[in-house]
This record gives sequence, C-alpha cells and structure tokens, in this order.
Amino acid sequence: MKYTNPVIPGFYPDPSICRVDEDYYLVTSTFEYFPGVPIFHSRDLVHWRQIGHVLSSTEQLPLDNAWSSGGIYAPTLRHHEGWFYMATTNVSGGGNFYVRSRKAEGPWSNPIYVAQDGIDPSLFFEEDGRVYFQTACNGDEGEGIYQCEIDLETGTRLTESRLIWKGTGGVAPEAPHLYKINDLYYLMIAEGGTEYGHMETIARSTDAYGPFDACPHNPILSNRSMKTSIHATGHADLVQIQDGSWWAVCLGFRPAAYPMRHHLGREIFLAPVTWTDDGWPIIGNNGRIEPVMTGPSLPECPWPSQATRDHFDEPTLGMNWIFLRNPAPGSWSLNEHPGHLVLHGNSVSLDDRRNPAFVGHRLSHFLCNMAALLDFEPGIDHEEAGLTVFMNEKYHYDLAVKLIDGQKKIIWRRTVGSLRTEQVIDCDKGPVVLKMHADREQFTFFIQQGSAEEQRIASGETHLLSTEVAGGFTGVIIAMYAHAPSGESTPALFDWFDYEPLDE
Ligand code: 6LW
Repeated sequence: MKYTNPVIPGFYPDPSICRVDEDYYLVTSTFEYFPGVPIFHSRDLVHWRQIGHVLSSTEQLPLDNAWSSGGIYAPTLRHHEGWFYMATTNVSGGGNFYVRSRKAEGPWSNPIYVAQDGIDPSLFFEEDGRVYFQTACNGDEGEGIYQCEIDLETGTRLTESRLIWKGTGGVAPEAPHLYKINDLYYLMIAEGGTEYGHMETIARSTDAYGPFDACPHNPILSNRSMKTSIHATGHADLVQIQDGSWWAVCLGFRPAAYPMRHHLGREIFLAPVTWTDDGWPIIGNNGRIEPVMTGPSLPECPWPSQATRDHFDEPTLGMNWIFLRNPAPGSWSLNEHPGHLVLHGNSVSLDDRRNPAFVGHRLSHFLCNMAALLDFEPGIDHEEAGLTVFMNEKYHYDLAVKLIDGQKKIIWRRTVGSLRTEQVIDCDKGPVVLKMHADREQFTFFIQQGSAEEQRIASGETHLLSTEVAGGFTGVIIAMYAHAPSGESTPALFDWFDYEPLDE
C-alpha cells in the first residue's frame, strides 16, 4: 500500500515508537502545553489515533515556569517486561525523568527522576537485566551522548555518566537511541540541529559503552538541500515489524510556500529502513523521506475519522484540546453550562508567559476552516474572549468580543514581535460565530451574527507566525481564550467549535 507523509500532521515533534506484538505506540514532545506527551496507537504504522496523554497531572507535569518552547522536550517510549516506559526532560523544572504504566492508555506513574544532565533521554534494556540511560549532554567530556546504568525502580544512577559518542561533527548531537541488533550495539542520533541541516547518523560497537565506529554511509537520513516539500528530517526511532523488516519514524516539516517558512510545527514521517551489505541501516529512499512511499506489509487498519464539530457535551474535553501551561484554576469548565465550554478570563493575557484562560487545538493542515459560536456579553470594561491563532506570546492573531467604553465590540488584533495592529468593529448583542479560514499563505477571519451575512474582517500572513519568524520548537495553535485585565470576568460560553480540514 502507498501512504502519504506526514503520517501525523501538525505540531507533533520528536517521535519515539515501540511495538507490543501487533500493536504500535508512539509519543511526541509537547513543550509548554498541557497535558503533555500524547500517545498514539496504530496497527499498520500508517494510521494513528491518539489514545491518551502520558503526562496528565500537574504533579507529573509542572509547567508554571515554562517559557515558550520550554517544558517537555523529546520523549522515548519503550516496552519492557509488561511495562511501558516513557522518558523525557522537563527543561523548565525537574530535568530528566521517566514514568511507567502497565497500559499505554495510562494511568502513568509519577516521575522517577534520573540525576544525569542533558536532554532527550533514552532507555536501553540489556538482556542481563541492566538498564542503560542515555542523554544528549554538554558534560565534563564535551558535547555528545552520555550514558549511565540505572536502577529501574528508583532511577538511581548505578554508574558514573560517561561520554559514549560525540557524533560525526554536526551541531547538536542529540536524540540518542541504542539498539542491539545481531549482537552489535547501534547508537543512532540526530545531528545538524532541528532546522534545515537536520540529519540522522549512526555508529556501532560490540560494547554498549563503545568505542563506537561511525557508519561510513552517514548521514543515514537527511532531506537537506533537496528539492522536496519535506525538510529537516531527523530525530528518528526504529522499530522491527512482524515480517522482520525495519521501519523508522522521524520528524520533519513542510514549508508552506517559497521562501521557506513553516507554521504547522514539526510533524511525524514514516519511512522504510533497508540494510546495506555491510550491516548498516539506511532510512527512506536512499536517506530521504518522500511525500508518498510504499508502506509496510501489515493489514491496513484505518480509524474512524473525527467529527469536525465539538459540541462540548461530554463530561471531559477531547484529547485534541490542550492548555497553555497548567490550566489556571477556575479558568474553564464543562459543567457550569452543560453543552458549553465556559472560559473565565483572568488577568493573564496572551502576551504574558503565564497561564491565560486558553483551550487550544493544533492547526494541523494548511487548508482548513475553523469556527466557534461564542455567547459572551462582557460586563466589565476591557474584558475580552474569542479565538486566537497562536504561535507564542509575541506572535498571535486574535479575533475577539471586547467591552470598550461600555460598548460591545469585535476586535481583530495582530501581534508580530514588537509590532501590533488592532481594528475595532461594531457588534450587536447576542451570540457571534467567529470564523477563520486558513490556506498556505493567509489566515482570513470572519464574523457572523444572527441572520446577518457573514462579514470578512481581515487576514494575516501565515509566515509571520512561522518558526522561521517567531522562533521556537512548536507549531500554530488555534485556541478559545478569555482575558479580564481587572481579574473579574463575565463567563464566556463557547457552544461549539469546528475544525474542518479541506483538500488541497
Ligand atoms: C529536542 C531536541 C531538539 O528535545 O530540540 O533541536 C528539542 N533539537 O532533540 C526540542 O524538540
């Protein structure tokens, strides 16, 4: 079967994969968003559906201090003797840790911290019961991959952390994974940085601590300098499937237009792995990820597609919704007005690096429509509620209902670094549908009230919210939000929210 890359579109970076019999599981990083580390399930490696979040409590994932693109960095997922293990770093508090669970859906344990510096932790289970822990670290012996042995129950280091490989000389040697294949230890890492020079390299040794000999065919994956719609491939993880063949998942991104800039974040790509005669893996089509590739020989297993409209009539929020940092207490509710998501603005605005009233959804497609029905009659001057297309606190476009000098208004605001524009439009009493249409180059905003015609408000460039302009490791989120500068707010009722991907 042919499949289309990315297999998981949108802001889902740093994939790690593991297999349990005929089931495959995958996790990704989430930075300052909560809950953290979505976990996906597949039976054919091509069709994935989210089955939960690994880090779903504030205890597991304190994010109050997380700067934008801080928080949770790259995870590793492994299954060992009936337990799932997910290792990651909270760079904004706590450092390296892992959690474990009997079931992929959770509940997962509280963090078990490991006193080794660096990021991108990985776990390797030796046949003799020893457990090795690797991170990408700039330690006493220089920058590279460090390893120690740990006690799996407590996370205690049983040995010193030692440099085991420096990589081939690319910047940022990171995302290590150790595999034992045919009695050789293969250490696969990312190098070159997570931008356009990204690549995957590998080395091997007869000993888990090296010395590691670099593969003569490195990099074994890179789309750098290629004429392709897919860039920055790297940060890969390997899995062997039922027929004995090997597959890789990796991150990459798709620039929206030329000159290249991407706003959907780093996404998840799948590729076959072939082995050279001298026993080295090569990922993809001779080291490249293509938009269409031939899939694994597994029975096709698609999942039902998700409804485009969320009516907020379930007792819990769907797994697709995320908060900016830990949700502020009292900032949202599903039971205050059954059938509505209610937001209570607090004094934190979208420009602050804190916890606003914010419930968001990844923008995972270049071409899509979004809309929300907002019932909000602001009673306190300057309070507002609406939709934001959000990259970080310095880069976002907002369409909202706001009380200005006692008058209910619609505002459309663009915040692009230190530049800000704001338009104020008259608005009637009663609910308003806030709409956004996205294409590769523009986000276009509309409002509609009662039986009146839909009104086009304005549009903003997608590239001004891209990683190349706004920085960071995340992708654009479209969120319902509320802000009450005085700290006192009128509830903002969201009756429904639509997210409708369109064919390009
Ligand atoms: C990730 C690391 C990286 O942990 O960025 O640039 C971090 N490389 O591998 C965030 O994705």
